[in-house]
Order: sequence, then structure tokens, then C-alpha cells
Amino acid sequence: QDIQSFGVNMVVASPTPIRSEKLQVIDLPIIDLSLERSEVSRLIVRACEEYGFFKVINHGVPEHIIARMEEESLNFFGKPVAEKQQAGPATPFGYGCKTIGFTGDLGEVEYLLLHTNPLSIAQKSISISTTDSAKFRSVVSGYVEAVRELACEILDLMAEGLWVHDTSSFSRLIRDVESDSVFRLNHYPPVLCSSNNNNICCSKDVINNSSSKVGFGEHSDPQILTILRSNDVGGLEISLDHGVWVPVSPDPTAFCVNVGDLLQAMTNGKFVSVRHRALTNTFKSRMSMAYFGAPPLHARVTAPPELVTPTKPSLYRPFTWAEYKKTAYSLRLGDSRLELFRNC
Ligand code: GA4
Repeated sequence: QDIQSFGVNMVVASPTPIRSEKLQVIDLPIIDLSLERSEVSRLIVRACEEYGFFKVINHGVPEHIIARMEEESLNFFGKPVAEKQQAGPATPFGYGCKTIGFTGDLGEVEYLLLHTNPLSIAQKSISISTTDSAKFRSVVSGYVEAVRELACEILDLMAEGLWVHDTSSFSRLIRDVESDSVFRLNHYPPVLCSSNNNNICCSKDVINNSSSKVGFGEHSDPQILTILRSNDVGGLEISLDHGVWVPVSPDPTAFCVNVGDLLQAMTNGKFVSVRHRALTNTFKSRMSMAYFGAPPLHARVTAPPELVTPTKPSLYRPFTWAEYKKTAYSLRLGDSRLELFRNC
């Protein structure tokens, strides 16, 4: 895809995020990973600087690995509530319904949050699938391994595009056996909004002439990189200019990739960790699965020397992922945490 085709194809400013009429649609950059390597890395860097989000096609994750994971996900969310609750509560790992984090955030979503450590997947699988936990474990492990590979490849391309000498410096963190990466399955059930409700918490979607509720509220991802895949039901929105929500079209043939807070810090602010949210659809279930690539808890988060210069001094103080994660869980979902780690 040509760089020229990047960009917002229709923009009408609407300053209020909730109840705003959505008249904008965005064409996120679609990057074909089978193109020439230096061109791909250049496109990725540009997308991360401008949007913090992009889609990848020809990504190399085998279709059967994705299909099997989707099937397990559908199967899990289709179970009776009591069975799903066997895998909960999400503290933070396990099955959760409507409650997000520990500080009172709520959303119209049910989810399964898993640590990607093989032992943890194996243990959780037993409470998730009482009938065939071995299958669940092997499907999740296969999917997580494949998307981790994709995330590592993208991180190497980013380092190359940024002319960072040690091109594995980003990917090494999520390849580490002690990586604190997590995997999340989300199900946003269809929600019908009453006109009364509409005024309080719904977002009017004029394109589909329907109303939606917030499934997962506004936030940025705390980790390094997120690899998201969804079914063909829209709902993801990104906030490019403050307060303007732009829907991202669903595309089951692609993965949606976004920069997390740590990558913003590790690129000394060159890449942006953009706030996003997920809305429910009035008629259809939205299903998504997200891999959040994170370093080991003790890893120190700093920018490589090439990205820190006298004219661009270090924006953030060095910190560990453990420190950052603790801060994230002590705040509300929508709070800006990276700001707290800025150098004075
Ligand atoms: C947002 C990104 C991931 O979904 C997640 C979320 C986590 C959770 O749901 O437990 C958090 C949220 C996410 C950011 C702030 C904290 C932590 C809920 C919350 C209020 C799994 C993650 O790592 O951070």
C-alpha cells in the first residue's frame, strides 16, 4: 500500500467524545509485510509517529492458528455463566465480566485475561476448559507464540527504521522467558440502548443509525506493543486529536498493531501511545483478541542512545516495568500514567 493513501479520508471536527455524531472514518496505514524490508520499516516508523496505530497484512501468522483460537474463544464465551465464572474472578488473570482493573472501571464486556507464561497458561486452562483443557492450552500457546513472533519482527523493523544500532533491543524484552506479556480475549455482547440511556452513556453512530455503549473505556496500553485481531464487527475507536474519536474499520484479514506507553518511552517520545476505546455494536457481538507484549518485571525501560541527543534529551526518567505496572493498576483506566514518569 502506498504511503500516499495513509490518512483520514473525511474529517469533521466533533469535540465531544460521547454522544458525538461520528462523521469521520479513518484509513489506518495498511502495511504489507511482504514488501521490501527497508520500505516496510520506513512505513512502520511513519505510522507510529503519526497514528501510533497501523494494520499489517501478509503477516505470516498461519490462518489455521487464528481460526482455532477464534473457535476456542467463541466456545468459551458461549458457555453458561456459572461455567465461565470457574475461571474467575480476574485478579487480574481469569474471567471477568464488566469490571475492569481494581479501581472501579466498568464496561460492557466479558473477557478472559491470561499471562503468556507457559506454566500459567497450563494452570489456567484447567479452570477454563474442564472438558478439554489440553486442547485449550495448545491452541492458546500456539497463537501466543505466533503473534509474539510477529510482534518481535515488527519491533526489529521499528529499530531498523529508527536507525537503532542494536536492532534486537526492543524485541529482546518480549522474547525473554520472563517477559510479562499478557493475552486477552474480549466479547462485547450486542447492547440495545434506550433513548433515555442515549443521553447518558451512548455514542450515536450516524453511519449505522444506531447507538453504542462503551465496551472498554478510553485508555492507552501500558506495555510495549499490542497485536489485536477482531472479527468483522467494528467498535475500535482511536483518539487522534484530543477529544475526537475516529472509528477504525474492522478487518479480519489484518492485525491491528499499536504502540504502548513503554514504546513511547523507549523511543523517547518519537512514537505515540494513542488512546483508544471499544464500543459495543447494537446488533452483533464483537470479539477481539489482543496480545500485549511486555518486558520482564525487573527490566529497566530506557531509550537507546541513538534516540537521545543534546537537542532531544531524555523525556522520561528510567523506570522498571514493575514500577510502571504498579502505577497503572493503582490508577483509573483512562488516567495518563506516562506523564508521571516525565523528566522535570
Ligand atoms: C489496558 C490494556 C490491557 O487490556 C490490560 C488492561 C488492565 C486490565 O484490564 O486488567 C488495566 C488496563 C489495561 C490499564 C490500567 C489498569 C490495568 C485495567 C486498569 C484499570 C490487561 C493492561 O495491561 O492494562
